[in-house]
Amino acid sequence: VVDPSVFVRFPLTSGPLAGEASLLVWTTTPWTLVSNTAAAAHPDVTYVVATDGDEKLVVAEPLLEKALGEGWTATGQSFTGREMERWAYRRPFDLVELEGANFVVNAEYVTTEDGTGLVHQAPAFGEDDLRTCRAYGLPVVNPVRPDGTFEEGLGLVGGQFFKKADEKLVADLTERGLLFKHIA
Ligand code: VAL
Repeated sequence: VVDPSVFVRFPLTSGPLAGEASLLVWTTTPWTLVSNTAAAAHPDVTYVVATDGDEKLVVAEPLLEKALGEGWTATGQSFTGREMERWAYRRPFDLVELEGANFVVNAEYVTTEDGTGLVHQAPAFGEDDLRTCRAYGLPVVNPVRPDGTFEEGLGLVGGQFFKKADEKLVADLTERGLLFKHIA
Protein backbone atom coordinates (compact mmCIF):
# COMPACT_ATOMS: atom_id res chain seq x y z
CA VAL A 1 0.00 0.00 0.00
CA VAL A 2 1.39 3.36 -1.03
CA ASP A 3 0.65 6.17 1.36
CA PRO A 4 -1.25 9.04 -0.18
CA SER A 5 0.40 12.39 -0.08
CA VAL A 6 -1.44 15.56 0.73
CA PHE A 7 -0.58 19.23 0.45
CA VAL A 8 -2.38 21.26 3.09
CA ARG A 9 -2.73 24.99 3.76
CA PHE A 10 -1.64 26.08 7.24
CA PRO A 11 -2.81 29.73 7.46
CA LEU A 12 -0.17 31.92 9.12
CA THR A 13 -1.22 33.73 12.28
CA SER A 14 2.03 35.48 13.23
CA GLY A 15 5.05 36.93 11.47
CA PRO A 16 5.13 39.24 8.43
CA LEU A 17 2.62 37.16 6.44
CA ALA A 18 0.04 36.71 9.19
CA GLY A 19 -3.49 36.80 7.83
CA GLU A 20 -2.39 36.95 4.21
CA ALA A 21 -0.59 33.72 3.35
CA SER A 22 -0.54 30.04 4.22
CA LEU A 23 2.32 27.62 4.56
CA LEU A 24 1.86 24.79 2.09
CA VAL A 25 2.68 21.73 4.14
CA TRP A 26 3.27 18.24 2.89
CA THR A 27 2.64 14.87 4.49
CA THR A 28 2.30 11.26 3.41
CA THR A 29 0.31 10.34 6.49
CA PRO A 30 -2.88 12.42 6.66
CA TRP A 31 -4.10 10.63 9.82
CA THR A 32 -1.14 12.11 11.74
CA LEU A 33 -2.36 15.66 11.00
CA VAL A 34 -4.63 15.30 14.04
CA SER A 35 -1.39 15.19 16.08
CA ASN A 36 0.36 18.07 14.31
CA THR A 37 2.55 20.17 16.59
CA ALA A 38 4.80 22.03 14.12
CA ALA A 39 5.88 22.53 10.51
CA ALA A 40 9.57 21.97 9.75
CA ALA A 41 11.57 24.19 7.41
CA HIS A 42 15.23 23.81 6.49
CA PRO A 43 17.09 26.80 7.98
CA ASP A 44 19.18 27.40 4.84
CA VAL A 45 16.50 26.89 2.20
CA THR A 46 14.86 29.91 0.59
CA TYR A 47 11.09 29.93 0.76
CA VAL A 48 9.06 32.05 -1.61
CA VAL A 49 5.61 33.54 -1.43
CA ALA A 50 3.77 32.35 -4.54
CA THR A 51 0.42 33.49 -5.86
CA ASP A 52 -2.16 32.47 -8.44
CA GLY A 53 -3.53 36.00 -8.35
CA ASP A 54 -5.98 35.01 -5.66
CA GLU A 55 -4.18 33.57 -2.67
CA LYS A 56 -0.62 33.39 -1.36
CA LEU A 57 1.22 30.22 -0.44
CA VAL A 58 4.69 29.73 1.02
CA VAL A 59 6.81 26.92 -0.50
CA ALA A 60 10.51 26.15 -0.94
CA GLU A 61 11.85 27.98 -3.97
CA PRO A 62 13.18 24.87 -5.79
CA LEU A 63 9.76 23.19 -5.44
CA LEU A 64 7.54 26.04 -6.60
CA GLU A 65 6.69 24.55 -9.98
CA LYS A 66 6.58 20.93 -8.93
CA ALA A 67 4.40 21.57 -5.89
CA LEU A 68 2.05 24.20 -7.27
CA GLY A 69 1.87 23.52 -10.99
CA GLU A 70 0.87 25.98 -13.67
CA GLY A 71 -0.58 29.37 -12.92
CA TRP A 72 1.54 30.09 -9.88
CA THR A 73 4.32 32.66 -9.80
CA ALA A 74 6.67 34.02 -7.17
CA THR A 75 5.64 37.40 -5.76
CA GLY A 76 9.24 38.40 -5.10
CA GLN A 77 8.89 38.08 -1.35
CA SER A 78 11.17 35.43 0.13
CA PHE A 79 12.48 34.22 3.48
CA THR A 80 14.98 31.65 4.66
CA GLY A 81 13.71 28.85 6.85
CA ARG A 82 15.77 30.42 9.61
CA GLU A 83 13.85 33.69 9.26
CA MET A 84 10.58 31.80 9.41
CA GLU A 85 11.38 30.08 12.68
CA ARG A 86 8.51 30.38 15.19
CA TRP A 87 5.96 31.84 12.80
CA ALA A 88 2.66 30.53 14.13
CA TYR A 89 -0.11 28.99 12.06
CA ARG A 90 -3.63 27.66 12.54
CA ARG A 91 -3.40 23.86 12.88
CA PRO A 92 -5.40 21.67 10.51
CA PHE A 93 -7.53 19.96 13.17
CA ASP A 94 -8.29 21.05 16.71
CA LEU A 95 -9.52 17.68 17.93
CA VAL A 96 -6.91 17.22 20.68
CA GLU A 97 -5.96 19.69 23.38
CA LEU A 98 -2.74 21.50 22.59
CA GLU A 99 -1.29 24.82 23.68
CA GLY A 100 1.88 26.72 22.87
CA ALA A 101 2.47 24.65 19.74
CA ASN A 102 1.93 24.96 15.97
CA PHE A 103 4.75 27.10 14.72
CA VAL A 104 7.62 26.74 12.25
CA VAL A 105 10.63 24.82 13.53
CA ASN A 106 13.97 24.37 11.82
CA ALA A 107 15.25 20.92 10.86
CA GLU A 108 18.30 19.92 8.83
CA TYR A 109 16.65 16.78 7.45
CA VAL A 110 14.05 18.66 5.42
CA THR A 111 14.82 18.24 1.71
CA THR A 112 13.71 19.98 -1.45
CA GLU A 113 13.33 16.76 -3.43
CA ASP A 114 9.63 16.20 -2.88
CA GLY A 115 6.69 17.96 -1.35
CA THR A 116 6.92 21.64 -0.46
CA GLY A 117 10.01 21.91 1.74
CA LEU A 118 7.66 22.33 4.71
CA VAL A 119 7.15 19.09 6.56
CA HIS A 120 4.25 18.38 8.88
CA GLN A 121 5.52 17.36 12.33
CA ALA A 122 3.87 14.74 14.50
CA PRO A 123 6.48 13.75 17.12
CA ALA A 124 4.56 10.65 18.24
CA PHE A 125 4.83 9.14 14.76
CA GLY A 126 8.26 9.98 13.41
CA GLU A 127 11.76 9.71 14.83
CA ASP A 128 12.98 12.87 13.08
CA ASP A 129 9.85 14.67 14.16
CA LEU A 130 10.39 13.60 17.77
CA ARG A 131 13.99 14.81 17.86
CA THR A 132 13.14 18.09 16.16
CA CYS A 133 10.08 18.90 18.25
CA ARG A 134 11.80 17.95 21.52
CA ALA A 135 14.42 20.59 20.86
CA TYR A 136 11.61 23.16 20.86
CA GLY A 137 9.95 21.79 23.98
CA LEU A 138 6.89 20.70 22.02
CA PRO A 139 4.63 18.00 23.48
CA VAL A 140 4.16 14.53 22.03
CA VAL A 141 0.53 14.24 21.02
CA ASN A 142 -0.73 10.69 20.57
CA PRO A 143 -4.48 10.16 20.45
CA VAL A 144 -4.12 6.67 18.90
CA ARG A 145 -4.64 3.76 21.29
CA PRO A 146 -2.49 0.57 21.27
CA ASP A 147 -5.13 -1.22 19.15
CA GLY A 148 -4.68 1.37 16.40
CA THR A 149 -7.93 3.22 16.95
CA PHE A 150 -8.32 6.89 17.80
CA GLU A 151 -9.53 7.72 21.31
CA GLU A 152 -13.28 8.15 21.65
CA GLY A 153 -14.66 11.65 21.64
CA LEU A 154 -12.32 12.94 18.95
CA GLY A 155 -14.96 14.27 16.60
CA LEU A 156 -14.75 12.83 13.12
CA VAL A 157 -12.03 10.29 13.91
CA GLY A 158 -13.10 9.08 17.40
CA GLY A 159 -12.99 5.28 17.68
CA GLN A 160 -11.77 4.79 14.13
CA PHE A 161 -8.84 2.70 12.97
CA PHE A 162 -6.03 5.15 12.17
CA LYS A 163 -5.54 4.24 8.55
CA LYS A 164 -9.25 4.39 7.86
CA ALA A 165 -9.35 7.97 9.12
CA ASP A 166 -7.36 9.28 6.13
CA GLU A 167 -10.40 9.49 3.90
CA LYS A 168 -12.57 11.38 6.37
CA LEU A 169 -9.80 13.77 7.29
CA VAL A 170 -8.99 14.55 3.66
CA ALA A 171 -12.70 15.12 2.94
CA ASP A 172 -12.94 17.46 5.90
CA LEU A 173 -9.86 19.43 4.84
CA THR A 174 -11.36 19.75 1.38
CA GLU A 175 -14.65 21.03 2.78
CA ARG A 176 -12.87 23.67 4.83
CA GLY A 177 -10.83 24.82 1.84
CA LEU A 178 -7.55 23.69 3.37
CA LEU A 179 -6.63 20.89 0.97
CA PHE A 180 -4.48 22.07 -1.93
CA LYS A 181 -3.65 18.77 -3.56
CA HIS A 182 -4.12 15.07 -2.88
CA ILE A 183 -2.03 12.47 -4.64
CA ALA A 184 -3.71 9.13 -3.97
N1 VAL B 1 6.57 13.88 9.35
C1 VAL B 1 5.96 12.69 8.83
C2 VAL B 1 5.01 13.04 7.68
O1 VAL B 1 4.79 14.18 7.39
C3 VAL B 1 5.17 11.90 9.86
C4 VAL B 1 6.04 10.97 10.62
C5 VAL B 1 4.31 12.73 10.71
O2 VAL B 1 4.44 12.16 7.07
